[in-house]
Amino acid sequence: MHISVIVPTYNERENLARLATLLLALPLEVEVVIVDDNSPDGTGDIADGLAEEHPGRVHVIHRAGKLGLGTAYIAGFNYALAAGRDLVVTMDADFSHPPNRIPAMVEKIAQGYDLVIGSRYVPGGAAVECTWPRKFLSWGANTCTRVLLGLKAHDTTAGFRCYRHEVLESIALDEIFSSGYSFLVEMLYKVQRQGWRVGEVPIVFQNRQQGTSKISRTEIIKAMGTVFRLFYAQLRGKKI
Ligand SMILES: Nc1nc2c(ncn2[C@@H]2O[C@H](COP(=O)(O)OP(=O)(O)OP(=O)(O)O)[C@@H](O)[C@H]2O)c(=O)[nH]1
Ligand SMILES: [Mg+2]
Repeated sequence: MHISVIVPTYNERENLARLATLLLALPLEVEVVIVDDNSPDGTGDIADGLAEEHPGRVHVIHRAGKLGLGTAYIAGFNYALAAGRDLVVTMDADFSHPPNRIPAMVEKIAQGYDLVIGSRYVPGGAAVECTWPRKFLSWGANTCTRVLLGLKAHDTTAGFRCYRHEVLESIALDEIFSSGYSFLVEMLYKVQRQGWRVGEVPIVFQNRQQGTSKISRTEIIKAMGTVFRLFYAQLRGKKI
């Protein structure tokens, strides 16, 4: 199995090299795909250094500016699909998503699942050192998406995912409306509607230790807009 691990970065200089080292040491055929949005802190240069150090195992996509998390995933997906990878993993650069859970996610795919989520909200999963407002936000987003959109997964906003390439190929990525964080909800909605089998493996989500958060109030409002847009389209029976 050839796996691309897509890591979108915006100002992650404290985290990226350490994360890449752990990913490359996994007992899997992993290629790290870094999608950097011209980070002012020089993360893009660190990424280029890693690509030079690990030829063929680290690929860097540079974009001109901060274009959003959703479009960063799409850039990574398009690259991985064109390169003929079997599986595509997405994860944050800030160590919230433990790299050592990737083998369990791949194992679950091998059991017949099409998309596997690294989940905080299944038995054995947890979110540690997260602030109460952050926990509340996550709980609210998960409850809304499950109730309004009928999503069956327990961690619907998680960015730690492993997709079979067929799943990504089945979705018109250029028709995805969300450019930011709510991309994750929209994508899961589409995957579930297409009837793909979605599984979850427990992870212990660690709050960001280094660097600063990129999630803004505007992103939260946009994410609420995405949920209501999808809910409304569903009510009207529109295929989305
Ligand atoms: N390329 C790119 N990466 C982004 C963008 N926004 C966020 N990221 C990256 O996406 C991942 C998730 O962002 P985070 O800031 O950790 O978001 P979060 O996990 O919701 O918030 P905190 O953990 O509290 O910081 C990180 O690896 C970021 O560097 C973006 O616009 N472009
Ligand atoms: Mg984070």
